[in-house]
Amino acid sequence: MTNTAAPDLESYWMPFTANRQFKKAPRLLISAEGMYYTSADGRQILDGTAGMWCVNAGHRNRRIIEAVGNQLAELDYSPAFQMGHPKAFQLANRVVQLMPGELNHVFFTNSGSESVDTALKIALAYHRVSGQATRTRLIGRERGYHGVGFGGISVGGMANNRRFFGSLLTGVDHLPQTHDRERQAFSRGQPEWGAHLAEELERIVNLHGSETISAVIVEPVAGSTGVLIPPVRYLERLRAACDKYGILLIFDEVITAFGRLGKASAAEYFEIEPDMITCAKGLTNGTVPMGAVLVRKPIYDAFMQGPDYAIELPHGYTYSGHPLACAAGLATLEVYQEEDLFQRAAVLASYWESAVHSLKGLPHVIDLRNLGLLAGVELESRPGRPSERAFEGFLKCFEKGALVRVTGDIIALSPPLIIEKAQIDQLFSIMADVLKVLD
Ligand code: PXG
Repeated sequence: MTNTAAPDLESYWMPFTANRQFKKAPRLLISAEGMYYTSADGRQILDGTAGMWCVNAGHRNRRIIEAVGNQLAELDYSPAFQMGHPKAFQLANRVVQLMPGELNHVFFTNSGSESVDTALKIALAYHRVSGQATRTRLIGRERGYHGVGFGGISVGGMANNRRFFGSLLTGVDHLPQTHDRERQAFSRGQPEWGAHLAEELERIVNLHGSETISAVIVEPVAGSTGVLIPPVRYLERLRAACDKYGILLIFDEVITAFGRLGKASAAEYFEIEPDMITCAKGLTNGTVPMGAVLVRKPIYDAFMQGPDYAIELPHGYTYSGHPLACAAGLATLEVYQEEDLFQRAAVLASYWESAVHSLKGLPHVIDLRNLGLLAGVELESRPGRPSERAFEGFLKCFEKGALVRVTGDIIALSPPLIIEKAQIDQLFSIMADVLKVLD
Protein backbone atom coordinates (compact mmCIF):
# COMPACT_ATOMS: atom_id res chain seq x y z
CA MET A 1 0.00 0.00 0.00
CA THR A 2 1.43 3.38 -0.98
CA ASN A 3 -0.59 5.44 1.49
CA THR A 4 1.91 6.91 3.94
CA ALA A 5 -0.83 7.96 6.37
CA ALA A 6 -1.83 4.32 7.02
CA PRO A 7 -2.90 3.98 10.66
CA ASP A 8 -1.71 1.36 13.12
CA LEU A 9 -4.18 -1.46 12.54
CA GLU A 10 -3.69 -3.51 15.70
CA SER A 11 -6.27 -2.18 18.18
CA TYR A 12 -9.38 -2.49 16.07
CA TRP A 13 -10.92 -5.99 16.34
CA MET A 14 -12.68 -6.11 12.99
CA PRO A 15 -16.11 -7.76 12.71
CA PHE A 16 -16.60 -10.89 10.58
CA THR A 17 -13.09 -10.39 9.24
CA ALA A 18 -9.96 -12.49 8.94
CA ASN A 19 -8.13 -9.98 11.15
CA ARG A 20 -4.60 -11.35 10.73
CA GLN A 21 -4.89 -11.68 6.96
CA PHE A 22 -6.37 -8.18 6.68
CA LYS A 23 -3.74 -6.56 8.86
CA LYS A 24 -0.97 -8.13 6.79
CA ALA A 25 -2.44 -6.76 3.55
CA PRO A 26 -5.03 -4.12 4.42
CA ARG A 27 -7.79 -3.03 2.06
CA LEU A 28 -8.70 0.49 3.08
CA LEU A 29 -11.37 2.62 1.43
CA ILE A 30 -11.06 6.34 1.92
CA SER A 31 -13.83 7.95 -0.10
CA ALA A 32 -16.76 7.16 -2.34
CA GLU A 33 -18.91 8.73 -5.03
CA GLY A 34 -21.82 7.25 -6.95
CA MET A 35 -20.90 3.71 -8.02
CA TYR A 36 -17.25 3.84 -6.93
CA TYR A 37 -15.07 3.69 -3.87
CA THR A 38 -11.57 5.13 -3.85
CA SER A 39 -9.03 2.88 -2.18
CA ALA A 40 -6.17 4.14 -0.02
CA ASP A 41 -3.79 3.54 -2.91
CA GLY A 42 -5.87 5.81 -5.12
CA ARG A 43 -7.73 3.25 -7.24
CA GLN A 44 -11.38 3.47 -8.30
CA ILE A 45 -13.25 0.38 -7.08
CA LEU A 46 -16.63 -0.43 -8.64
CA ASP A 47 -19.07 -1.15 -5.83
CA GLY A 48 -20.65 -4.50 -6.72
CA THR A 49 -22.28 -4.88 -3.30
CA ALA A 50 -23.84 -1.50 -2.45
CA GLY A 51 -21.40 -1.35 0.48
CA MET A 52 -22.90 -4.30 2.33
CA TRP A 53 -26.28 -4.43 0.56
CA CYS A 54 -27.26 -1.00 1.85
CA VAL A 55 -26.15 1.88 -0.39
CA ASN A 56 -29.02 1.42 -2.85
CA ALA A 57 -29.04 5.05 -4.09
CA GLY A 58 -25.27 5.08 -4.61
CA HIS A 59 -22.63 6.83 -2.55
CA ARG A 60 -22.72 10.36 -1.23
CA ASN A 61 -26.06 11.35 -2.64
CA ARG A 62 -26.19 15.15 -2.27
CA ARG A 63 -29.70 15.24 -0.91
CA ILE A 64 -28.98 12.75 1.86
CA ILE A 65 -25.72 14.48 2.81
CA GLU A 66 -27.52 17.80 3.08
CA ALA A 67 -30.42 16.39 5.11
CA VAL A 68 -28.09 14.78 7.66
CA GLY A 69 -25.96 17.94 7.93
CA ASN A 70 -28.98 20.17 8.45
CA GLN A 71 -30.40 17.81 11.04
CA LEU A 72 -27.18 17.77 13.02
CA ALA A 73 -27.23 21.57 13.09
CA GLU A 74 -30.85 21.64 14.29
CA LEU A 75 -31.51 18.76 16.73
CA ASP A 76 -28.66 16.40 17.57
CA TYR A 77 -30.49 13.99 19.85
CA SER A 78 -33.89 13.68 21.41
CA PRO A 79 -34.93 11.09 24.05
CA ALA A 80 -36.60 8.11 22.47
CA PHE A 81 -38.77 7.09 25.44
CA GLN A 82 -41.80 9.18 26.45
CA MET A 83 -40.65 11.99 24.11
CA GLY A 84 -40.72 12.43 20.36
CA HIS A 85 -39.50 14.60 17.51
CA PRO A 86 -41.43 15.23 14.29
CA LYS A 87 -39.17 13.43 11.84
CA ALA A 88 -39.61 10.06 13.58
CA PHE A 89 -43.36 10.27 12.94
CA GLN A 90 -42.87 11.58 9.41
CA LEU A 91 -40.49 8.75 8.58
CA ALA A 92 -42.84 6.16 10.08
CA ASN A 93 -45.64 7.52 7.88
CA ARG A 94 -43.43 7.37 4.79
CA VAL A 95 -42.24 3.85 5.47
CA VAL A 96 -45.74 2.45 5.98
CA GLN A 97 -46.85 4.02 2.69
CA LEU A 98 -44.24 1.89 0.95
CA MET A 99 -45.33 -1.35 2.57
CA PRO A 100 -48.24 -3.51 1.45
CA GLY A 101 -51.62 -4.08 3.09
CA GLU A 102 -52.06 -3.65 6.78
CA LEU A 103 -48.34 -3.29 7.61
CA ASN A 104 -48.94 0.18 8.97
CA HIS A 105 -47.04 0.55 12.24
CA VAL A 106 -43.30 0.90 12.64
CA PHE A 107 -40.91 0.24 15.52
CA PHE A 108 -37.47 1.82 14.96
CA THR A 109 -34.18 0.10 15.80
CA ASN A 110 -30.55 0.71 14.84
CA SER A 111 -29.66 -2.37 12.82
CA GLY A 112 -31.00 -5.47 11.17
CA SER A 113 -30.02 -7.60 14.17
CA GLU A 114 -32.01 -5.38 16.49
CA SER A 115 -34.94 -5.44 14.08
CA VAL A 116 -34.96 -9.23 14.16
CA ASP A 117 -34.77 -9.49 17.94
CA THR A 118 -37.47 -6.82 18.20
CA ALA A 119 -39.78 -8.71 15.84
CA LEU A 120 -39.30 -11.98 17.72
CA LYS A 121 -40.08 -10.23 21.01
CA ILE A 122 -43.16 -8.57 19.54
CA ALA A 123 -44.36 -11.99 18.29
CA LEU A 124 -44.00 -13.54 21.74
CA ALA A 125 -45.59 -10.58 23.50
CA TYR A 126 -48.41 -10.35 20.96
CA HIS A 127 -49.58 -13.88 21.67
CA ARG A 128 -49.32 -13.24 25.38
CA VAL A 129 -51.42 -10.08 25.30
CA SER A 130 -53.95 -11.81 23.09
CA GLY A 131 -54.51 -14.66 25.54
CA GLN A 132 -52.33 -17.24 23.76
CA ALA A 133 -49.34 -17.29 26.07
CA THR A 134 -48.53 -20.91 25.18
CA ARG A 135 -47.31 -19.75 21.77
CA THR A 136 -43.63 -19.37 22.62
CA ARG A 137 -41.86 -21.46 20.01
CA LEU A 138 -39.96 -19.69 17.22
CA ILE A 139 -39.26 -21.25 13.84
CA GLY A 140 -36.38 -20.23 11.60
CA ARG A 141 -34.79 -21.97 8.63
CA GLU A 142 -31.52 -23.70 7.84
CA ARG A 143 -29.15 -21.37 5.97
CA GLY A 144 -31.08 -18.38 7.31
CA TYR A 145 -29.21 -15.26 8.44
CA HIS A 146 -30.98 -12.98 10.87
CA GLY A 147 -28.12 -10.96 12.28
CA VAL A 148 -26.06 -11.65 15.35
CA GLY A 149 -28.26 -11.02 18.40
CA PHE A 150 -29.09 -14.09 20.48
CA GLY A 151 -32.58 -14.21 18.97
CA GLY A 152 -31.22 -13.86 15.45
CA ILE A 153 -28.56 -16.56 15.77
CA SER A 154 -31.06 -18.88 17.46
CA VAL A 155 -33.52 -18.76 14.57
CA GLY A 156 -30.66 -18.39 12.06
CA GLY A 157 -29.27 -21.42 10.32
CA MET A 158 -25.54 -20.87 9.94
CA ALA A 159 -23.59 -23.33 12.05
CA ASN A 160 -20.55 -21.09 12.39
CA ASN A 161 -22.59 -18.21 13.74
CA ARG A 162 -24.18 -20.49 16.35
CA ARG A 163 -21.66 -23.06 17.50
CA PHE A 164 -19.45 -20.71 19.53
CA PHE A 165 -22.22 -19.19 21.57
CA GLY A 166 -23.65 -21.70 23.98
CA SER A 167 -27.21 -22.89 24.24
CA LEU A 168 -28.90 -19.93 22.51
CA LEU A 169 -32.68 -19.48 22.85
CA THR A 170 -34.59 -22.61 23.75
CA GLY A 171 -37.75 -23.65 21.93
CA VAL A 172 -36.53 -23.00 18.42
CA ASP A 173 -37.03 -25.25 15.38
CA HIS A 174 -35.82 -24.88 11.81
CA LEU A 175 -37.45 -25.45 8.45
CA PRO A 176 -35.22 -27.10 5.86
CA GLN A 177 -33.35 -24.74 3.55
CA THR A 178 -34.68 -24.47 0.02
CA HIS A 179 -31.59 -24.73 -2.13
CA ASP A 180 -30.87 -27.96 -4.00
CA ARG A 181 -28.17 -27.60 -6.59
CA GLU A 182 -28.93 -30.85 -8.39
CA ARG A 183 -32.48 -29.76 -9.07
CA GLN A 184 -32.08 -25.99 -9.33
CA ALA A 185 -28.64 -25.17 -10.71
CA PHE A 186 -28.49 -22.29 -13.21
CA SER A 187 -32.17 -21.40 -12.75
CA ARG A 188 -32.94 -17.92 -14.01
CA GLY A 189 -34.98 -16.22 -11.32
CA GLN A 190 -37.10 -18.47 -9.10
CA PRO A 191 -36.36 -22.21 -9.35
CA GLU A 192 -39.30 -24.44 -10.23
CA TRP A 193 -38.46 -27.16 -7.73
CA GLY A 194 -38.95 -26.91 -3.98
CA ALA A 195 -42.35 -25.39 -3.09
CA HIS A 196 -43.25 -28.51 -1.12
CA LEU A 197 -40.51 -27.72 1.42
CA ALA A 198 -42.90 -25.17 2.96
CA GLU A 199 -45.04 -28.12 4.10
CA GLU A 200 -42.31 -29.02 6.56
CA LEU A 201 -44.01 -26.50 8.81
CA GLU A 202 -46.83 -29.07 9.13
CA ARG A 203 -44.32 -31.59 10.47
CA ILE A 204 -43.17 -29.13 13.14
CA VAL A 205 -46.79 -28.32 14.01
CA ASN A 206 -47.57 -32.02 14.32
CA LEU A 207 -44.58 -32.52 16.58
CA HIS A 208 -45.29 -29.72 19.04
CA GLY A 209 -48.90 -28.63 18.56
CA SER A 210 -49.79 -25.39 16.81
CA GLU A 211 -50.78 -23.77 20.11
CA THR A 212 -47.07 -23.73 21.09
CA ILE A 213 -45.82 -21.90 18.00
CA SER A 214 -45.46 -18.16 17.90
CA ALA A 215 -43.82 -17.19 14.64
CA VAL A 216 -41.91 -18.29 11.57
CA ILE A 217 -39.12 -16.02 10.35
CA VAL A 218 -37.56 -16.35 6.89
CA GLU A 219 -35.68 -14.18 4.45
CA PRO A 220 -37.86 -14.07 1.32
CA VAL A 221 -34.54 -14.29 -0.55
CA ALA A 222 -31.66 -15.49 1.61
CA GLY A 223 -28.74 -13.14 1.05
CA SER A 224 -25.84 -13.78 3.36
CA THR A 225 -25.88 -17.53 2.92
CA GLY A 226 -25.30 -17.20 -0.77
CA VAL A 227 -28.32 -15.69 -2.52
CA LEU A 228 -30.85 -18.51 -2.27
CA ILE A 229 -33.92 -17.72 -4.35
CA PRO A 230 -37.26 -19.06 -3.09
CA PRO A 231 -38.80 -21.76 -5.28
CA VAL A 232 -41.93 -20.82 -7.21
CA ARG A 233 -44.99 -20.92 -4.84
CA TYR A 234 -42.84 -21.71 -1.74
CA LEU A 235 -43.59 -18.44 0.06
CA GLU A 236 -47.29 -18.68 -0.81
CA ARG A 237 -47.44 -22.13 0.77
CA LEU A 238 -45.61 -20.94 3.84
CA ARG A 239 -48.10 -18.06 4.21
CA ALA A 240 -51.00 -20.49 3.86
CA ALA A 241 -49.58 -22.88 6.46
CA CYS A 242 -49.03 -20.02 8.94
CA ASP A 243 -52.61 -18.83 8.40
CA LYS A 244 -53.96 -22.32 8.94
CA TYR A 245 -52.29 -22.61 12.34
CA GLY A 246 -52.46 -19.03 13.63
CA ILE A 247 -48.68 -18.59 13.38
CA LEU A 248 -47.20 -15.15 12.63
CA LEU A 249 -45.07 -14.92 9.49
CA ILE A 250 -42.09 -12.56 9.65
CA PHE A 251 -40.21 -11.64 6.49
CA ASP A 252 -36.66 -10.58 7.24
CA GLU A 253 -36.19 -7.99 4.50
CA VAL A 254 -32.95 -6.47 5.71
CA ILE A 255 -31.47 -6.92 2.24
CA THR A 256 -34.60 -7.17 0.08
CA ALA A 257 -36.47 -4.05 1.24
CA PHE A 258 -36.00 -0.75 -0.59
CA GLY A 259 -35.62 -1.82 -4.16
CA ARG A 260 -33.33 -4.81 -4.36
CA LEU A 261 -35.98 -6.81 -6.26
CA GLY A 262 -37.36 -3.82 -8.15
CA LYS A 263 -40.11 -3.12 -5.61
CA ALA A 264 -40.22 -1.42 -2.22
CA SER A 265 -40.31 -4.84 -0.54
CA ALA A 266 -40.07 -8.52 -1.36
CA ALA A 267 -43.56 -8.78 0.12
CA GLU A 268 -44.78 -6.55 -2.71
CA TYR A 269 -42.63 -8.35 -5.28
CA PHE A 270 -43.98 -11.78 -4.33
CA GLU A 271 -47.45 -10.39 -3.51
CA ILE A 272 -47.49 -11.95 -0.07
CA GLU A 273 -48.33 -10.01 3.07
CA PRO A 274 -46.38 -11.17 6.09
CA ASP A 275 -47.42 -10.17 9.63
CA MET A 276 -44.15 -8.33 10.20
CA ILE A 277 -41.26 -7.11 8.08
CA THR A 278 -37.81 -6.45 9.48
CA CYS A 279 -35.63 -4.02 7.57
CA ALA A 280 -32.52 -1.80 7.95
CA LYS A 281 -29.68 -1.06 5.50
CA GLY A 282 -31.38 0.63 2.50
CA LEU A 283 -33.71 2.54 4.83
CA THR A 284 -31.04 5.22 5.25
CA ASN A 285 -28.91 4.26 2.24
CA GLY A 286 -26.36 3.01 4.77
CA THR A 287 -25.50 6.53 5.90
CA VAL A 288 -26.74 6.45 9.49
CA PRO A 289 -27.45 3.16 11.28
CA MET A 290 -31.16 2.44 11.41
CA GLY A 291 -33.53 -0.51 11.30
CA ALA A 292 -37.27 -0.89 11.50
CA VAL A 293 -39.95 -3.48 12.19
CA LEU A 294 -43.22 -3.10 10.33
CA VAL A 295 -46.20 -4.73 12.02
CA ARG A 296 -49.73 -5.31 10.85
CA LYS A 297 -52.46 -3.26 12.45
CA PRO A 298 -54.07 -6.09 14.46
CA ILE A 299 -50.73 -6.73 16.17
CA TYR A 300 -50.28 -3.09 17.16
CA ASP A 301 -53.93 -2.85 18.23
CA ALA A 302 -53.63 -5.90 20.47
CA PHE A 303 -51.13 -3.97 22.62
CA MET A 304 -53.23 -0.81 22.87
CA GLN A 305 -55.24 -1.82 25.90
CA GLY A 306 -55.13 -1.31 29.68
CA PRO A 307 -54.65 2.08 31.35
CA ASP A 308 -53.40 4.65 28.86
CA TYR A 309 -50.50 5.85 31.03
CA ALA A 310 -49.00 2.34 31.04
CA ILE A 311 -46.14 1.42 28.67
CA GLU A 312 -47.60 -1.13 26.28
CA LEU A 313 -44.36 -2.77 25.12
CA PRO A 314 -41.35 -2.77 27.45
CA HIS A 315 -38.81 -2.63 24.64
CA GLY A 316 -36.77 0.03 22.81
CA TYR A 317 -33.35 1.55 22.32
CA THR A 318 -31.73 4.84 23.33
CA TYR A 319 -31.28 5.51 19.64
CA SER A 320 -34.69 4.31 18.35
CA GLY A 321 -35.78 6.93 15.83
CA HIS A 322 -32.56 8.94 16.21
CA PRO A 323 -32.95 12.37 14.58
CA LEU A 324 -29.97 11.89 12.25
CA ALA A 325 -31.22 8.50 11.13
CA CYS A 326 -34.73 9.86 10.58
CA ALA A 327 -33.40 12.77 8.51
CA ALA A 328 -31.29 10.34 6.49
CA GLY A 329 -34.27 7.99 6.08
CA LEU A 330 -36.62 10.72 4.91
CA ALA A 331 -34.12 12.01 2.36
CA THR A 332 -33.32 8.48 1.20
CA LEU A 333 -36.96 7.60 0.58
CA GLU A 334 -37.38 10.85 -1.37
CA VAL A 335 -34.38 10.00 -3.52
CA TYR A 336 -35.74 6.49 -4.19
CA GLN A 337 -39.03 8.01 -5.24
CA GLU A 338 -37.76 10.95 -7.28
CA GLU A 339 -35.13 8.94 -9.11
CA ASP A 340 -37.63 6.08 -9.47
CA LEU A 341 -34.90 3.70 -8.38
CA PHE A 342 -37.06 0.67 -7.60
CA GLN A 343 -38.51 0.76 -11.10
CA ARG A 344 -35.02 1.33 -12.48
CA ALA A 345 -33.88 -1.87 -10.77
CA ALA A 346 -36.93 -3.72 -12.13
CA VAL A 347 -36.11 -2.61 -15.67
CA LEU A 348 -32.40 -3.46 -15.35
CA ALA A 349 -33.10 -6.91 -13.90
CA SER A 350 -33.21 -8.72 -17.26
CA TYR A 351 -29.92 -7.16 -18.42
CA TRP A 352 -28.45 -8.15 -15.06
CA GLU A 353 -29.77 -11.69 -15.42
CA SER A 354 -28.10 -12.12 -18.83
CA ALA A 355 -24.84 -10.74 -17.47
CA VAL A 356 -24.93 -13.14 -14.50
CA HIS A 357 -25.58 -16.16 -16.68
CA SER A 358 -22.84 -15.16 -19.12
CA LEU A 359 -20.45 -16.63 -16.53
CA LYS A 360 -21.80 -20.13 -17.22
CA GLY A 361 -19.06 -22.44 -18.43
CA LEU A 362 -16.20 -20.49 -16.85
CA PRO A 363 -13.82 -22.43 -14.60
CA HIS A 364 -15.12 -23.50 -11.15
CA VAL A 365 -18.66 -22.12 -11.68
CA ILE A 366 -21.17 -24.73 -10.46
CA ASP A 367 -24.26 -22.53 -10.09
CA LEU A 368 -25.53 -19.06 -10.97
CA ARG A 369 -28.57 -17.52 -9.28
CA ASN A 370 -30.28 -14.18 -9.76
CA LEU A 371 -33.34 -12.15 -8.89
CA GLY A 372 -33.85 -8.39 -9.19
CA LEU A 373 -30.38 -6.85 -8.84
CA LEU A 374 -29.05 -9.76 -6.81
CA ALA A 375 -26.76 -12.56 -7.88
CA GLY A 376 -24.97 -15.55 -6.41
CA VAL A 377 -22.03 -17.15 -8.20
CA GLU A 378 -21.25 -20.50 -6.63
CA LEU A 379 -17.77 -21.96 -7.12
CA GLU A 380 -16.63 -25.49 -6.60
CA SER A 381 -14.75 -25.71 -3.30
CA ARG A 382 -11.14 -26.77 -3.21
CA PRO A 383 -11.00 -30.25 -1.68
CA GLY A 384 -10.65 -29.92 2.10
CA ARG A 385 -10.36 -26.10 1.91
CA PRO A 386 -13.89 -24.71 1.83
CA SER A 387 -14.30 -21.00 1.10
CA GLU A 388 -10.65 -20.47 0.15
CA ARG A 389 -11.25 -20.26 -3.61
CA ALA A 390 -14.03 -17.66 -3.40
CA PHE A 391 -12.04 -15.63 -0.89
CA GLU A 392 -9.13 -15.53 -3.33
CA GLY A 393 -11.62 -14.51 -6.01
CA PHE A 394 -12.75 -11.64 -3.80
CA LEU A 395 -9.15 -10.49 -3.30
CA LYS A 396 -8.43 -10.67 -7.03
CA CYS A 397 -11.62 -8.75 -7.87
CA PHE A 398 -10.52 -6.02 -5.47
CA GLU A 399 -7.10 -5.91 -7.16
CA LYS A 400 -8.81 -5.54 -10.52
CA GLY A 401 -11.15 -2.81 -9.28
CA ALA A 402 -14.42 -4.41 -8.17
CA LEU A 403 -15.86 -4.96 -4.70
CA VAL A 404 -17.77 -8.24 -4.30
CA ARG A 405 -18.82 -10.25 -1.20
CA VAL A 406 -18.07 -13.85 -0.39
CA THR A 407 -19.83 -16.33 1.78
CA GLY A 408 -18.39 -19.83 1.75
CA ASP A 409 -17.53 -20.49 -1.88
CA ILE A 410 -20.26 -18.23 -3.16
CA ILE A 411 -19.66 -14.74 -4.52
CA ALA A 412 -22.63 -12.44 -3.91
CA LEU A 413 -23.35 -9.36 -5.98
CA SER A 414 -25.86 -6.61 -5.14
CA PRO A 415 -24.89 -3.28 -6.70
CA PRO A 416 -26.42 0.11 -5.99
CA LEU A 417 -29.64 0.50 -7.98
CA ILE A 418 -28.08 3.41 -9.91
CA ILE A 419 -25.71 1.04 -11.74
CA GLU A 420 -25.42 1.66 -15.50
CA LYS A 421 -25.34 -1.12 -18.10
CA ALA A 422 -21.70 -0.31 -18.88
CA GLN A 423 -20.87 -0.80 -15.19
CA ILE A 424 -22.72 -4.14 -15.15
CA ASP A 425 -20.50 -5.10 -18.10
CA GLN A 426 -17.42 -3.91 -16.21
CA LEU A 427 -18.37 -5.90 -13.10
CA PHE A 428 -18.93 -9.15 -14.99
CA SER A 429 -15.87 -8.72 -17.17
CA ILE A 430 -13.75 -8.40 -14.01
CA MET A 431 -15.54 -11.45 -12.57
CA ALA A 432 -14.88 -13.44 -15.76
CA ASP A 433 -11.19 -12.43 -15.84
CA VAL A 434 -10.80 -13.45 -12.21
CA LEU A 435 -12.53 -16.80 -12.68
CA LYS A 436 -10.20 -17.59 -15.60
CA VAL A 437 -7.06 -17.02 -13.50
CA LEU A 438 -8.24 -18.61 -10.21
CA ASP A 439 -6.66 -21.98 -9.39
N1 PXG B 1 -31.16 -10.02 8.63
C1 PXG B 1 -30.71 -10.18 7.38
C2 PXG B 1 -31.56 -10.89 6.38
C3 PXG B 1 -29.47 -9.65 7.01
O1 PXG B 1 -29.02 -9.82 5.76
C4 PXG B 1 -29.21 -8.84 9.27
C5 PXG B 1 -30.44 -9.37 9.57
C6 PXG B 1 -28.47 -8.13 10.34
O2 PXG B 1 -28.31 -6.80 10.07
P1 PXG B 1 -27.21 -5.93 10.83
O3 PXG B 1 -27.57 -4.52 10.45
O4 PXG B 1 -27.37 -6.17 12.29
O5 PXG B 1 -25.87 -6.38 10.33
C7 PXG B 1 -28.71 -8.98 7.98
C8 PXG B 1 -27.36 -8.40 7.67
C9 PXG B 1 -23.13 -10.24 3.72
C10 PXG B 1 -23.62 -9.44 4.87
O6 PXG B 1 -22.30 -9.77 2.98
C11 PXG B 1 -24.95 -9.46 5.16
C12 PXG B 1 -25.42 -8.77 6.25
C13 PXG B 1 -24.55 -8.03 7.02
C14 PXG B 1 -23.21 -8.00 6.70
C15 PXG B 1 -22.73 -8.70 5.60
O7 PXG B 1 -23.64 -11.33 3.50
N2 PXG B 1 -26.74 -8.87 6.51
